[in-house]
Amino acid sequence: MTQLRRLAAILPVVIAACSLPSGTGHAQQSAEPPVVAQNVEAGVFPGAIGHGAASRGGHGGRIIAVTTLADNGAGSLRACIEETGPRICVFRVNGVIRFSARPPYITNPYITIAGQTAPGGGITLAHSGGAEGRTPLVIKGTHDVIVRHVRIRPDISGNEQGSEDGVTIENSERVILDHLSVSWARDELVNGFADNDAITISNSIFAAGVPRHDKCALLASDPDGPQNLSFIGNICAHNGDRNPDINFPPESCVEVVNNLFYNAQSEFAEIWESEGGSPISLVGNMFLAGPDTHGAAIGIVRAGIAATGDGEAYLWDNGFEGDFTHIAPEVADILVDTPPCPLTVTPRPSAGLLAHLRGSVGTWPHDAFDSQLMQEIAGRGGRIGRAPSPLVQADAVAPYADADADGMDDAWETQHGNDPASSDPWADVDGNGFADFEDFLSAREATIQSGAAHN
Ligand SMILES: [Ca+2]
Ligand SMILES: [Ca+2]
Ligand SMILES: [Ca+2]
Ligand SMILES: [Ca+2]
Repeated sequence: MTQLRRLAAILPVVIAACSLPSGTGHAQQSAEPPVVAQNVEAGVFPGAIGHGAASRGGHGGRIIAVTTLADNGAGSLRACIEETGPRICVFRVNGVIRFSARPPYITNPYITIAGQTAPGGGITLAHSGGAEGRTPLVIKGTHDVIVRHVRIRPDISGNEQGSEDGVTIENSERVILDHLSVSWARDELVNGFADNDAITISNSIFAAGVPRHDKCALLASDPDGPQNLSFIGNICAHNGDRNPDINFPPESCVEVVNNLFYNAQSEFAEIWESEGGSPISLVGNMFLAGPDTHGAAIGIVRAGIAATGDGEAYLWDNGFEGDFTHIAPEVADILVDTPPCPLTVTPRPSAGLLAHLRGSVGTWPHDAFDSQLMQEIAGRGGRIGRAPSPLVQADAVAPYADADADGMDDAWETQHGNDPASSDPWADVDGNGFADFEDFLSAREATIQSGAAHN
C-alpha cells in the first residue's frame, strides 16, 4: 500500500541517475526534473497506477464465472457485464469470444473483468462483422471499471468501419485499462470520448490499426471539461498517427509516461489546442522510427489547426531514434519547466525502456501476434497495413480448481492460508492491505508472464 510513497521518497536518487538533458533528441526538453505526487493513495490492486488508480472496479462484490465463449446467455461475458452491483468476471474458459450481436456496453458500474484468470492462452474479444460488428469493448456512461489482460482483435470488418474503435471510453470516470492487447481497429485502437475523468491506460499494446485510419490513441475527443488521464507503460506500434492524440481543456492533468511509440508514419505524439490548449507531461517515452516512418514525420508535434489557446508541454527524458523531426520547433513556445500536474508515478529512464516493456506489456501470455510484434520492434521491422490474421479458436484448457467458486485457485488458497472450502476472496489473510483475491491475481499474472505452464 505504501509502494508509491516509497518510490516518491527515492525520487531524487532516480532523477540524479538519469540527469539530462544532453545529446541528440534531448534538446528542447524541459529544464527541471519531474515533480512526483506525494502520498498517492493505493488502489484496490497492487500496481494500480495513474489518475484512474482509485477505481474500485468490482472490489468486494460477487465473483461471477464466465463459463462459455458464447455471445450471450448464462455464463457468458455479456451476462456478467449486464449484471448490476459490484462484480468480478473471472474466466473458466479460454479462447475467442466473438460477439454476433452488438457487443455489450459496460454501463453498470463497479465491474472488474479479470482476463488473467482465464486458462491457456487467455481471452480475446472479436465480433462477427456485419451491421452489429462494432467496437468490441465499450465503457459508456458509467464509473469504476477495471479491465485487465484481455485481447481485443476485431479480425473481421464490420459495417461501422468509420467509428469502430478497439476500445471506447465514453462519459465515464474511474476506469483502468491494464494489460490489454488491441489490434486491427478501423478507427482508433483506444478512444476517449466526451466527458471522461480519472482514467488510466497502462501496460497495454495498441498495434496495427487498419489503414486508412490506422491510429493508436485519441485520448480525448469532445471533452466537456477538464479530465485527468494517465497513459503509462504502453506500446503504440504500426499506426500512422495519433501516437497518441492529446487534446484536452486547460486544468486537465494528462500524463504520458514511459511509453514506446514505434513506426508512426506521419506523427507520433500530437499536442492539440482546439479545446483551449492541452496541459501535458510527456516523460520517459521512446520514439522509434520504423520502415514506414518517413523523413517528414514528427515525434512531438504541436497541431495548430483550430487552436483556441496555448497548451503547456512538459517534456523530460524523451528518447528518439531515427531520421525524423524529433520535436517540432513550435513546441518550444509552450514548453514549461515543471509538469502542469505532479506525476502520479516515478518514471523510469527512457533508456532501456524496450527491454523493460518486453517483459511487462500486453495481455499475457503473449499470443502469436504480440510475440511477432515484439520481435519486429526489437529488429525495427514490420509494416503498417498488413491485413488482420483471421483468429483461430483455441483448444479448451482446463481451468484451475476452484471448488468454492471464489475465483481463487484452490491450490493457491491452501498455500497462502485462505480456505479452499469457502468463499473468502475479500479476506486479507496475509494482512498486506490488499484483498487476497487481488493478491491471487498478482500471483497469477506473475505466473503467466513467466511463461510457466499453467491452467
Ligand atoms: Ca474513434
Ligand atoms: Ca477457490
Ligand atoms: Ca476460498
Ligand atoms: Ca492480502
